[in-house]
Amino acid sequence: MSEPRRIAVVPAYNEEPTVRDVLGKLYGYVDELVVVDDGSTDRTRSEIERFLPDHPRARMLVHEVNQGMSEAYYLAFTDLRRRLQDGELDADDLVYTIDADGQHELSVLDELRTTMLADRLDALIVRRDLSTYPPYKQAGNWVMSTWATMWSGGVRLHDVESGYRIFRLGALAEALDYYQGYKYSETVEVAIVMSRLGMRIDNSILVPVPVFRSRTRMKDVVIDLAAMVAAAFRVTLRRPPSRPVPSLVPPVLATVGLAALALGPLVAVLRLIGRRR
Ligand SMILES: Nc1nc2c(ncn2[C@@H]2O[C@H](COP(=O)(O)OP(=O)(O)O)[C@@H](O)[C@H]2O)c(=O)[nH]1
Ligand SMILES: [Mg+2]
Repeated sequence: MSEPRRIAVVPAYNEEPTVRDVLGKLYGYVDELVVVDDGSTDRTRSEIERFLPDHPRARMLVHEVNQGMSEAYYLAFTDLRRRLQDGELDADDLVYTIDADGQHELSVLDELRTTMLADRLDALIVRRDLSTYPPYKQAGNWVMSTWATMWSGGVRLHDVESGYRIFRLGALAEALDYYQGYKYSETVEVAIVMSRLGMRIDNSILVPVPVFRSRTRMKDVVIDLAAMVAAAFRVTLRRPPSRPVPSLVPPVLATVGLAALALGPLVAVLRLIGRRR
């Protein structure tokens, strides 16, 4: 059997200082490199255009106007799905997703691929070592990952926001029927969709993060929390009747329980505020 093809997808939005370096380092690890310029307003596009001529296995897709990380992935993933359907790619080919900001430690990529194949995974979501991140970021990541585990239907998700991933193309193409993503939500949605479809996922391999940089805000956290719930319901509603999925009752009950727990302190605080006036 031939080795699975390794295809990297790199979304890039205003990553002028790092994009060419990341693409250069990544090129040696893959058979094909797809970079998406998501309507960057700095010189990201020209940096990519400088890179392409000497790298024949790389190509660029573009959004003329910025549409957000999820849309950038969606553009690249639907293109790969079409090539899979056309028989040009194989369901066992591998798709790597890598940030253009240098945040992902690439030296472990071959090791990750070995694990992916040995464990016959559908998705390996790297667990980033966030110990150098500010405490509020670590806490936020814990909340997101705990919430994700609750809605995953049995898969333990340690770092659901990680964009450093390897997918089996067949699994990714199937999951794409259940989500599109909004702003940053692609990462959390795909994790929930794949988990609930019963795919094999590993989110436990810890990898250091060379640089800390994040542009996500509180608003994105709220969007992602809701997007996970929506993704879980979508899987149940859209799946073919022959496909069993985990019940939605436990996470719904847990959510109601959590809301009830939060209500008591909230009412007490509101009363206190009322008394001070
Ligand atoms: N912030 C942001 N990143 C985008 C967008 N479109 C594509 N990206 C790329 O998506 C990747 C993840 O974004 P980043 O800000 O690093 O998110 P984080 O690492 O999850 O905090 C980077 O490679 C960005 O260049 C966008 O509209 N906004
Ligand atoms: Mg990043």
